[in-house]
Amino acid sequence: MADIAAIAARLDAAAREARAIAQITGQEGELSLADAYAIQRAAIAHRLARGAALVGVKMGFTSEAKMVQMGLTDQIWGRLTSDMVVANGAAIDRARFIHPRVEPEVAVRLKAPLAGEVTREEALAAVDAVAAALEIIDSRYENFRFALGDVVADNASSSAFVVGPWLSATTDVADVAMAMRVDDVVVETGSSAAILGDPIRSLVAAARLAGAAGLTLQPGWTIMLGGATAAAAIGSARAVSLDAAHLGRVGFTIAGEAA
Ligand code: OOG
Ligand code: MG
Repeated sequence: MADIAAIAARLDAAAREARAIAQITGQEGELSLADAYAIQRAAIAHRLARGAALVGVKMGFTSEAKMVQMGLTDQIWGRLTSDMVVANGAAIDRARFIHPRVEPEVAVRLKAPLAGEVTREEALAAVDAVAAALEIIDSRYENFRFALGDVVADNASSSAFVVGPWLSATTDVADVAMAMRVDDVVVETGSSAAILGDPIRSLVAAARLAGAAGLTLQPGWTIMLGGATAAAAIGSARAVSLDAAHLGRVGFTIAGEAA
């Protein structure tokens, strides 16, 4: 049995200090999924105790491109907290991150609670608004390498997220062309259709997976539905943007240097 409290404290410190740690599996044996999610919850509890609020949930490995890039095929989820929010167009401080990568995503904001087994129609009925979004992932493990248990414990690598202009819930998100730029170079292109064939399916999965862990998705929460393409390293870049057809544009700049 993993020492859940000790590993959670180590992951919380790694995120806070932007310092990579050795992966858990291998070193301390395997991590069951149940233990991994318990560690995630305990690590985020440290952040909540410092005053952050839970503001949503993120899905991971909902596209083939992401599964291939990281070599994992199970859908996972993580928690979004208020200290991860970056306003559209704002600057992030590079020193906050270890080896950040960015992904083009679709986000929804909820207006009603969602949990457990829901249909696509029920999921859509709970959506208040939709947007293009960018997720900054920053694995707390050395070399961005992990097994399934590690990444689940590490809050699915999530580090920050930026949401574009919120649009009506009736806006179609099923097949939105996306072009992501890092310092004005197009690094990834794709379609939101890569997210489980339809990003709303990822919302259905979020309700089921979070629900199974006893968590109800709440009105006002943002749900990040997963990367449509592989993630791109931010490196020493100064700007990232995503053009997502009728969903519009979302981006951020990067200030400072890696710590
Ligand atoms: C895990 C997070 C995956 C996504 O959108 O698929 C993810 C990782 O790749 O480090 O956020
Ligand atoms: Mg992601």
